[in-house]
Amino acid sequence: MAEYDPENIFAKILRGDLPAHKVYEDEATLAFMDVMPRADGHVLVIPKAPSRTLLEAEAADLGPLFAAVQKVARAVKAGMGAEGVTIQQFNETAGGQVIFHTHIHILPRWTDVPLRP
Ligand code: DGP
Repeated sequence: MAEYDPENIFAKILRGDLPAHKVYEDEATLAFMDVMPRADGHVLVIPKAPSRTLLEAEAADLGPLFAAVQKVARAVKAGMGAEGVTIQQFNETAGGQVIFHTHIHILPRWTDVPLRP
């Protein structure tokens, strides 16, 4: 199994080595705007604990992560006036993952507005 790379982009954002438009933070998680948004208001939520994929994350970290996802999704839906929210998560290259620090996509949705590629 591949090792967690502490030089991945989200680890750098967590350390403050790269800038990000942060929208939420607590002791276990950070949420920030996606720089390649597939919908207006596209936010990423990450655990502060290092893991390459959700499958490798510690189970104890998932409760706080998904509590933050719910909190941020509610706020994004209300703030964007969205009709719905798509929550997506990719694991490994074959699963569509590009950045190897576990993360959850929050995508505000409107009827008849497709996600951008
Ligand atoms: P994925 O690994 O496929 O689940 O998606 C990675 C997402 O990360 C993708 O939507 C684009 C986003 N992204 C890539 N580089 C950066 C960055 O430097 N800053 C931010 N905020 N998002 C990034």
